This record gives sequence, structure tokens and C-alpha cells, in this order.
Amino acid sequence: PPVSLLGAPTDIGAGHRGAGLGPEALRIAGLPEALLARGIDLVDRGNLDGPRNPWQPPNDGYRHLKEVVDWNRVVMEAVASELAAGRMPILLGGDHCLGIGSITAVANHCRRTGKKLRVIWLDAHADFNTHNVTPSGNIHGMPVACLCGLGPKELTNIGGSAPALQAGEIRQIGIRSVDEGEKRLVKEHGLDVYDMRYIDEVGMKRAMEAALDGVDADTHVHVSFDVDFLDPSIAPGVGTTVPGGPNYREAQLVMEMIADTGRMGSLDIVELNPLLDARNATAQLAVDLVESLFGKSTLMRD
Ligand code: DIR
Ligand code: MN
Ligand code: MN
Ligand code: MN
Repeated sequence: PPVSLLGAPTDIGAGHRGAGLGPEALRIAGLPEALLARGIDLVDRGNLDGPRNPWQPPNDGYRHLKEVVDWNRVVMEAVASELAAGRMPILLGGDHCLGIGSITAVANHCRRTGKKLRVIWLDAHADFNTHNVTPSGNIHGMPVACLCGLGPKELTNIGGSAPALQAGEIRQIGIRSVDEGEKRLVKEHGLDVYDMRYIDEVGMKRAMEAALDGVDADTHVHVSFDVDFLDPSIAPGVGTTVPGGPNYREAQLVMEMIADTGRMGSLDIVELNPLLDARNATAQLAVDLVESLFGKSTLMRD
């Protein structure tokens, strides 16, 4: 399908400033040209607009809740209108709190069109905190919980009803940092997590086969790519690095196996922080991986 780039230049849900520069860093790294070179019908819609970051401390377990809600409404509406027009939205974040609006729009689209939904959540973190257990108050650590109905009504019900998603529709890959209280919530809600230990034990190929099991012609695959998924040795340009992530080849395999399904219908690229990077290398790596996600491969495949 035709693809639309939607920039959401904000770090409203993060604990470091700079992820708001992600959309421009990805464009400068050549994302539009890379997709055009693959023959994709592409439109760059430019950047969405939302509130400035007031850079306040958390209040009742949330930093910037009102501004996070405003940004997510804008993102949800933009993603929904691309999907309704039969286009594939690529959200250029911005921090991962924006996954709430993006994936709520995708879930509503799937309900309306009778498609099954599979969310592939690539991240070092489970992003399943709530205001009671969050160590930081940063809402980028909470989007999966919000999507599953745990969180403030303004976010859990942003799409009109809650939960936007069933835990069984999500597969998390690359996880290696889960906060103490968050661990219990992940267990209670039965999230399907392919953490780094699992990947070490069985290998990325088998982990991805399991995560993609059941994806068929009626499935919409949404990929939520938090760049901190990648090992910090190859992707230092993120606010919350965690050692022990997928290496370059493992990350390529993830993208290639998703591409092989032919079912990706929407994508978030989030948490890229070019201020923490050198020569925009992490954005360039992200573009390289997105090329694979869109089917670029070493050999002709049949
Ligand atoms: C941490 C960091 N678990 C928190 N989360 C991040 O603040 O909730 N998610 N960085 O991507
Ligand atoms: Mn994340
Ligand atoms: Mn993360
Ligand atoms: Mn490349």
C-alpha cells in the first residue's frame, strides 16, 4: 500500500529531552529516499503539532499527563485518517508514549474492518508501568499498560472505549529491563514477552517464528519499534540505553522476518534521540533496518 510519514516531534513522555528531534533526524538520515528507492508510493505529511514540553516534575505519578493526552489525540487522529484512506502510516516519534494514540487508531481500524491485530513491540522495556509502580513518572514507560486498559481514563479511553487492545494481541521482543512493580503486572496480565534470555536460549529465528505465529492474510501487523530495542553499542542515540540487546544481524533478521509476512500495516519508530548520538548514526541504522522491514534483502527471494 501507499505509505505516509507522520512526524510527531515531542519528548513529552520521556525523561530526557531530545526525542522530539527524531523525525528530522530520520529524514536527514534518508528515510524518505530509502522508501522511494524501494518503489514505495510515499508522501511525507510533515510534522504534527502539539504542546511544548513544559519540563515539569511528575505529579501523582505522571509527568505531563495533560500534554501527553493532547499529543496522543493528535497522533491518533492522524494515524486514523491515513488508515481510513487505505495508506500505511509510519509514525516518526517522538517518544514511545505516542504508541498509545497510534495503536489505539490501528486497533479501532482493525475492529471496523474485521481484521485481526498483531502488535510486534520491539523494545528493551516492557512499557507496562502504571502511576502506582512507575519509578520515573515518565509516560513513555506506560503505553502498553494504557493500551491494555491500565492507566488514566484520558489515555485508556482515548479511542472511545477501553481496553484498546487485548494482551493476547501483543508480542514483545528484546525486553531486558522491567521495573520491580512492573514485573508483577506483566505476569498478571499474561503478556507474551520474548525477553533477551529467551532469545539467548532459542535464538532470534525461533523467537520471531513464535511471535509471528498465527499471522495470516486477515491479520494487520503493527510494528512499534523503540530504537532502544537495539544494543547500545550499535544504537547509542536513545535516552534509556540498556546493555545486552539484539546485535545488527539479529535486528536485521527481525525486520526481514516481519517483511516476509507481507502483513505490516503500520509502524512506529520512536525514542530516537539524535542529541545523544554522533553523526546521526543511530538514525542511519534505523533507516537501514526499515529498508529490510520493507523487503530489502541481500538475495532475490521467492
Ligand atoms: C522505565 C524506562 N521503565 C520507566 N522506560 C523506557 O521509566 O518506566 N521505556 N525507557 O522505553
Ligand atoms: Mn518503549
Ligand atoms: Mn524502551
Ligand atoms: Mn541500507
